[in-house]
Amino acid sequence: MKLEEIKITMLGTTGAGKTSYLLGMYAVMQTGIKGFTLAAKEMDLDLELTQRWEKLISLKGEDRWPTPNAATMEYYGFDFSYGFRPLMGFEWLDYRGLALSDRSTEQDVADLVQYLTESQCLFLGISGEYLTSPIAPTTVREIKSDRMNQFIQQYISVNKNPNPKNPFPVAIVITKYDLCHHRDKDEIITDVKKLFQALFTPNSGWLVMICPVSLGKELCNDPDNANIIPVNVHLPVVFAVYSQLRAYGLKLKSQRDRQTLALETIKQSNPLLQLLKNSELQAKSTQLQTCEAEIVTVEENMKLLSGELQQASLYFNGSEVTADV
Ligand SMILES: Nc1nc2c(ncn2[C@@H]2O[C@H](COP(=O)(O)OP(=O)(O)OP(=O)(O)O)[C@@H](O)[C@H]2O)c(=O)[nH]1
Ligand SMILES: [Mg+2]
Repeated sequence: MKLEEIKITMLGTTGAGKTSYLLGMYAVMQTGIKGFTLAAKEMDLDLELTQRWEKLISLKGEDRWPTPNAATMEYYGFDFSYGFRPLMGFEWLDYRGLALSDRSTEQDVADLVQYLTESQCLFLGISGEYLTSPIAPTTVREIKSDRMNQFIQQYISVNKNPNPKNPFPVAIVITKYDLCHHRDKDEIITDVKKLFQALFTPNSGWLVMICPVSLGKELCNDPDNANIIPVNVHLPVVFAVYSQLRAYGLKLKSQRDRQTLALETIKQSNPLLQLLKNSELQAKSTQLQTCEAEIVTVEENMKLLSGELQQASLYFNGSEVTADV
């Protein structure tokens, strides 16, 4: 089984920590979590990301951090595998977060919008530095959540038409969580839900994960010198793959139901007709078996991934849910 290749967009203003997150996520997933691994599709890309990560973990001082992105788009292709068997490919875009606040006449804004409309999964990167105390009217502008909501409304809601039967996955990634770690987690979640209310409305079809991530617990004390020990950085990607599997599983199940019905119809027809349709009957039951076997594989993989997702908060149609099969 190999799922269709998807595109993921991480929205987030400049300084939200998008590039740092990408580097940390790749480093952790390259080694792997429970047999799931990530590999860059191109060897040179792998080298580039690894070198940038090495710099981040070994250098001390502000030079360790990536430089803010310029107006050129950087596209990265990855394979997500289980035991080295590729499960799903995805493409990632790293861009200048300032594009979120720029006019749509800028080329990179147009490129970002294009990529967003083609994406099957959305990450919203919001920095923990703006969640250190209860949100105020200024928070919306600091995080640029108003712009993000606008992007979702205009380019995802309209194009993808999420609904309970065709959910759209969104991971709200609270980056630099070390900076707001002192606060009660439930209070932070309540604040985040306020910032993106529309994603939590009943029957709206959004499958949302809220996930705190950080490149190191001690970074809040001294970001330029503290040790880098990433926390949770794999979860958003696990969620992206999980939600694709979930959608694929739903598709297979409705296919199975249609095939079962067709088979039953032939079986209930008169014996002569059955004899005439014998080869069709054979073919249809083979198809059904293949489909059922595939459902089993999908569910096995979902089970492996959902185990990891128990650590994050998941919402579907506005209600909290647990990741299951
Ligand atoms: N405390 C803390 N600081 C972090 C963490 N990750 C990144 N930072 C800080 O956040 C700054 C910005 O991170 P970037 O990854 O460059 O942000 P970006 O979203 O890619 O920004 P643009 O490229 O301008 O869009 C870094 O220079 C670090 O100082 C983290 O996990 N914890
Ligand atoms: Mg960047």
